[in-house]
Amino acid sequence: MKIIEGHYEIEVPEGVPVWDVDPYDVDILQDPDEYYAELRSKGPFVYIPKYSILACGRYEETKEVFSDWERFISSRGVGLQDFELEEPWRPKSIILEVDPPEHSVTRRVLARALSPKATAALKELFQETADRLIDELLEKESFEAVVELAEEFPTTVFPKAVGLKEKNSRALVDYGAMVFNALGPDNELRRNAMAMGPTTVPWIVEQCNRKNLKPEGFGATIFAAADAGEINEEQAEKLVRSLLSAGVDTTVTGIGSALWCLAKFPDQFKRLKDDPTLLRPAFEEVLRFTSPVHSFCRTASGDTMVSGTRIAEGSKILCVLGAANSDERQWKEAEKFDIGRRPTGHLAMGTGIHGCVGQNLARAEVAAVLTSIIAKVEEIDFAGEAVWRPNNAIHALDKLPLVFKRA
Ligand code: OVM
Repeated sequence: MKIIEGHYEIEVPEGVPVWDVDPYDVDILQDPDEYYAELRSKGPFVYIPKYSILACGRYEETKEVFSDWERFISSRGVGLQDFELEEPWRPKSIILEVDPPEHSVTRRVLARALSPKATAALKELFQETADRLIDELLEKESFEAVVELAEEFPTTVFPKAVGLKEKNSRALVDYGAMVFNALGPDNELRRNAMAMGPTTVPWIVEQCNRKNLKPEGFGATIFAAADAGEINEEQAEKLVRSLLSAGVDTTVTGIGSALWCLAKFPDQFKRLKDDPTLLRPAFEEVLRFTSPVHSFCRTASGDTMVSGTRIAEGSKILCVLGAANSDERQWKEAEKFDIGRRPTGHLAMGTGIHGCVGQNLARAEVAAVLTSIIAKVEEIDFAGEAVWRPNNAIHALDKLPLVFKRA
């Protein structure tokens, strides 16, 4: 059998439209809305010959595939590569790229480390950091919000929350770019990201060691689970690596996209300032509207059926979360950014047993930044053109020049 992008070529299931598109084309990654709409319009699934994968973008099927961990597994990788056929670029994640029962143990440990109680304890650190940053930005005529706020905030608070002893924001951001681009095909984006390996990976691996972690923080909670015999030392190191893999680029993107939405829709910013109880619903709408993680794959564990489509064992299914989050079958006026919508059930943080384990933390970080902004900033304006940064799994800003006018 022929291998394409690290998995076996599959046959086109009966009745499934063949769509000659490259979902990893730079233009689509930067501006995906038309691609999302076309994907949904073609049916519950399409077959994409370039990569020999199925893709889904309607809400119902995307949710079904994403939440059924028995039929659509993660242990063969959540990118295009099938880990049963090829070695992944790094040892497998023991939470993202495993199924139950292994997953249940590691998930429990990380859920404890990132519990609502653990994140609530960081509230003051988050608020003080956000207030200081926003005060500094108010002094400037304009600023580059991706670097000076969206990256600056998480790379300041997250290493402290984990308990890292060394600061290296560049390595954290670059490692995130590697991890997420690695989920796509062997394209230029992936190759460029992988080229950062030698300057990035050794530092990341080193920080996961117990001796490089403070006695307090998420890292310490993970190693306490090793001391209790729940996991071993090597697993503890891998779970710290998961924090460093998934905790930076995602929150950087969430903050950047929130700023972009508020700058683009000033009426919604005003509404938020007038009613701060909308702060959390506003961020959920940012997530639905921008889908920071635009797509993840699953692999069919056996022959199965979804909405009348036959799916063969070993098929890679690209779940286009961004398309599901803008599906008009699910969302009224889906193309509208409405902070009062309360978009329960959006898939931006996944769903089911693999749903984002850091979501309390992510929401707490963004809440601190937005709380500070609505108190201190009267108006957010663009100071230049916003540019999106193509990434095989993340829909993030590359440049966001902004002006804050003082309240
Ligand atoms: C990990 C991990 C978890 C979630 C997302 C992610 C692809 C990585 O465990 O390393 O990014």
